[in-house]
Amino acid sequence: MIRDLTELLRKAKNRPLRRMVVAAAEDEHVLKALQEAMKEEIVIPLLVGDEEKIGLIARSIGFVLDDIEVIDNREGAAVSARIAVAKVKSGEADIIMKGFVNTGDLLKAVLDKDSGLRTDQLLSHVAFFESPYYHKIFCVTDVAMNIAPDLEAKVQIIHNAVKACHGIGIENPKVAVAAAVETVNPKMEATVHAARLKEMNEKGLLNGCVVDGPLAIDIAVNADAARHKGIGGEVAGHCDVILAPDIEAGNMFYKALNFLGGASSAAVVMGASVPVVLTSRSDDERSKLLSIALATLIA
Ligand code: COD
Repeated sequence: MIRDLTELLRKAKNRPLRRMVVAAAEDEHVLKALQEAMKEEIVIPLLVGDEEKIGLIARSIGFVLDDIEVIDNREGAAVSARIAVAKVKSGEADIIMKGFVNTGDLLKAVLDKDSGLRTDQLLSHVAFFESPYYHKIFCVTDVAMNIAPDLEAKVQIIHNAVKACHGIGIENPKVAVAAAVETVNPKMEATVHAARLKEMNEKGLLNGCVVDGPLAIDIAVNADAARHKGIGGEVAGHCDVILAPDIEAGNMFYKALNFLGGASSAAVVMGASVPVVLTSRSDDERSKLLSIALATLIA
């Protein structure tokens, strides 16, 4: 059982070094995270962006770039994103990380039908958390990419989360399909989807995990609450993955965990040919470093 996210870093240090390309690396927060990741010896970086700006920022934080390859691009961040994607495509990088570029521009480059990194899978965001109120790390998905996933999309979102869990050593993750209640109400689509996903899992159509739902969040994460309400099963009180019904519910839960719940997180986008590290400005340095560590374990 993984109790805290720092264990991701410990695991990453025991794996072969991964090559990570950074799209628009002229970003102080990203360069600081990269500096830490290099100290921990978990990645070999390849930087794409405005070399002059990258150099200035690096000097200001004491990051020596001597042995690091920098591909100079002064045509803007969207072009840097496309160059970074091309580096993955040509086999020169195992992970791609967002720097000082809009998420939309990076995702556009990743999703491009011809030059991008699409597979036959849906891309989805997978965020792992440690919380002072839960006994192990857990994942919430999709809080950042798919807006209103239908049943088929939810199957793929679960698949991506399960793959990420397997990558970090959670062998048969317990997936809670979150809703507001534990009974199916045809007026609440999340409950209908939950029942279908549970059934698919029982019939062997959704593998590598145990799926239960609909489950309210208290039941998913608190064994006492589950007992009190008489909800049994393997997942209640012990879930490894929480599937959010849509981006609004997921994103609010994610931000509430981080800003009000004392939780920390590490996240990647799954479903492309390599993991995509998409940290945001509001993520702290540790969260960025842990997201890089997570990506190296999945790559
Ligand atoms: N996985 C695989 N392919 C996809 C995905 C996906 N998740 N999303 C779109 N595509 C493909 C489509 O099949 C299509 O071929 C092409 O990409 C363009 O699709 P559109 O027109 O739907 O794409 P966009 O550019 O309008 O939207 C894609 C986004 C991921 C940007 C969009 O889903 C989005 O805005 N998501 C929310 C992002 C957000 O605001 N997050 C906030 C929290 S950080």
